[in-house]
Amino acid sequence: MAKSKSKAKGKYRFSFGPWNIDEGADPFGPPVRNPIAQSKKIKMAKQMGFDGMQFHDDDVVPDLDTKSHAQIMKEAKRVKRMLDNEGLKAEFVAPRLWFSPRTIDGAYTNNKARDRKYAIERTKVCIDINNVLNTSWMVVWLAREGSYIRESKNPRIEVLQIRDAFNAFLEYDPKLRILIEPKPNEPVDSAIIPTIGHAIGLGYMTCDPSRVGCLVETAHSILAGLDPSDDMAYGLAHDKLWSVHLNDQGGLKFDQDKSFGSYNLRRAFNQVRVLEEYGYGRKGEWVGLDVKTMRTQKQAVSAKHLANSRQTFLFLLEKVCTLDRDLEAQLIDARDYEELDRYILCHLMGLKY
Ligand code: GLO
Ligand code: MG
Repeated sequence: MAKSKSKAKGKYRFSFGPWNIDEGADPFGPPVRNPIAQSKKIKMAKQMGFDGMQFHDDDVVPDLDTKSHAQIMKEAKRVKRMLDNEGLKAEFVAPRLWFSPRTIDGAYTNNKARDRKYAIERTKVCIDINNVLNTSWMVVWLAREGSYIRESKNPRIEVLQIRDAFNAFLEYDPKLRILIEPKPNEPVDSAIIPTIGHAIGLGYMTCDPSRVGCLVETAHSILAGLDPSDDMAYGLAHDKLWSVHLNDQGGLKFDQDKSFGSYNLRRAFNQVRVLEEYGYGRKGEWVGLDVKTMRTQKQAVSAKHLANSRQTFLFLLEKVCTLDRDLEAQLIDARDYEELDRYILCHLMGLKY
């Protein structure tokens, strides 16, 4: 667990997923780097000071749909051993519900009952994998739950379908916790659960709201035109921010997953600030980095974005912990927010105030 030099209230454990070290393919061009084996990625995580890994179900067991349940459990145990050998934990396993031909038109909200059934059964297998990896936290990014044209689905029914699917999972495993990761668009044109407010509201509709929380991703908030630190604060006010996907995003473009703080340092500072002021991590919440390296990056240095993002977080944590709180209180009391603005900028730039 990383410690700040100054006394931090939060407890910060860092994680990322195997998909965060990739081969650089994009919709306009092929891979530009060679794949790195899972076992190597796990070792790299340890070397870079990470405490755990995040997974999709088929990161743990490739080609999941073609294997027997016994085989899936056997392969999951192998990954658990790899993690144990490095002293790493699995933060969560997420069902990858956007790749199969059966989820082209959505998973739990697919218009075909047999395809919805596939998505529910696949998620139950994901829950079993979670159990083998000794985590009860399942992140659900509702990638294709939404539409390209509104008339193709009934949006009210979609919400209820997701609720019913979640109820089935909560009943399937009494220890399970679901973390909803909202995103407003991409791959679908408009997602049915686009923001953290929607995610939290949906959680309250389930049979056990105490086991449904959320994960805020920086880029997803920005794509929704919202401020990520406010979204995190909203989740924290409900005690429902159970994970984060920190990264950065240059406005309304494609989902960039840039290194944390690389576009807007002050926005990153404020994300660390709301987490630290809450005492994030004391209930076991993780700091996940959902970052992607630039396509231009060469093979041997294709994980720098992860180490850099973690370091930027710790640097900003130091900035949060060394803020002059008396001065801040005086400026707030005097309602001199221009001066507060100047003080924050000086503090971030390391200038004498
Ligand atoms: C995509 C999402 C994706 C999820 C991951 C875990 O935009 O951020 O990377 O975080 O699939 O559920
Ligand atoms: Mg994410």
